[in-house]
Amino acid sequence: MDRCHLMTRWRVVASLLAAGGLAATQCAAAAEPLERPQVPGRAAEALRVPEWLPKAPVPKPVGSLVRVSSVSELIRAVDSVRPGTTILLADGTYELPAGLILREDGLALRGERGDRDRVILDGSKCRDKYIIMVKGADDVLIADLTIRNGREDGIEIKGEMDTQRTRIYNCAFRNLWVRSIKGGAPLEVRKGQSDPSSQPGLWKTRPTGGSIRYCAFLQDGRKRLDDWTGGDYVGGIDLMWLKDWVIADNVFIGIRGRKGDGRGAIFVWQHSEKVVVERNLIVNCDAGICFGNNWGPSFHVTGGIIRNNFIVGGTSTPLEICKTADVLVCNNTVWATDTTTPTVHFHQTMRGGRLFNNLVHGRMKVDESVRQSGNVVGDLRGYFVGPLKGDLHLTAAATRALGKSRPLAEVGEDLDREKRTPAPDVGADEMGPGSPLSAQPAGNRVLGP
Ligand SMILES: [Ca+2]
Ligand SMILES: [Ca+2]
Repeated sequence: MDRCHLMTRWRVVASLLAAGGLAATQCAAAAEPLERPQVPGRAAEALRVPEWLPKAPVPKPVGSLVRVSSVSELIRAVDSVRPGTTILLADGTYELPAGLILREDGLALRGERGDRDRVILDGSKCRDKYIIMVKGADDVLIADLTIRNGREDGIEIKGEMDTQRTRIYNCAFRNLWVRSIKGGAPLEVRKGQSDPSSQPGLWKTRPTGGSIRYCAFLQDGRKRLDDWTGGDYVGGIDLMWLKDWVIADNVFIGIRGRKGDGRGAIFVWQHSEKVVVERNLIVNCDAGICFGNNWGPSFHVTGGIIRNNFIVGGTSTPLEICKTADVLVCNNTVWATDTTTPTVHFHQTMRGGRLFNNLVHGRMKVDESVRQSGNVVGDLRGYFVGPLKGDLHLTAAATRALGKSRPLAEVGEDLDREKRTPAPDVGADEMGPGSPLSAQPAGNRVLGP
């Protein structure tokens, strides 16, 4: 990269830093060339959340309320509150010296005004590997705040300690350099030494009924810090051993490793069951949605659904389903920017894989045992409003997609929550009058922060 280009890139990074990004030395990686293709375009565009994404409704706080406006008040409140308390954080930046551990059932940690951009938990000086840990507490809610600048994890959910129904809602995660949200499992589960019939007690404690919704996961550049993979050990959500979880309505932008082999924006694995991943927007991340992978136990996900997501892929696989049973992947729209790896990779399937009505600019590699129907795959240039900005809403030129699929009982709506018609469109978008985007011309959309 020539010096001039490098300086331009650096100015972009510097402007982002002025807006509250990471320490300058760590972000310099954004100026380095990429080994494999990424979504073209300026970093400043890629780092903004589209205005058309649904905004989170703001429910009223419940239980007894404790208001805090300083780091010391926050630490004291977290360490001393009773179960069922809502801690409301006043606007401001909270530089945490150590991670916050949430131990009480029913505890809520929320930005007071519902504006996540004004309440910032900053981990730059945090001595722990996490900024927040949910440790065995049930029914915890973390909402309406930003978690940023963590050396490793943003929120760690101790799945091995009977942590139930965690909700993470309308939060922004920025520059968490291992995982924004990480969940664990008991060692015997991770080693594949446990099954429900031999240890029913253990399996009753798995993390059940949690949700992550309306959150933004943003990274100001490729990972700079070192790790055991040489800088690629970074991802968005990495959860295991789940049951009945929902990951929906989130946006992921620019989660990338140093060499283009970062981990999934959404990665669910290790004996998870009935996880629904829907209406998420993933742009310019190395890997997109991954149910399972080649590592770990022989079995990763049973009975989940991946539907109505937009994925503009980076350098690795935008959509991977590996070592699963009875997983349905339907009505996703995927735009690959690199076809050296499959755009959709559905492999090592145990049983019951289904792949229906997906719209894929790229190529697919799918086990023969997986049932397929209604997928449209290939060169789909012209089909979408603005693919490089993550806008995969359909244009009138999407002739092979518009009205070309059969209805699925599992897909009543589209990514915009518009109702599907009797002859639905292929992919995540149903082109309808209620679509917030379809009316807008390509290339004009400025992605607001
Ligand atoms: Ca518990
Ligand atoms: Ca629509």
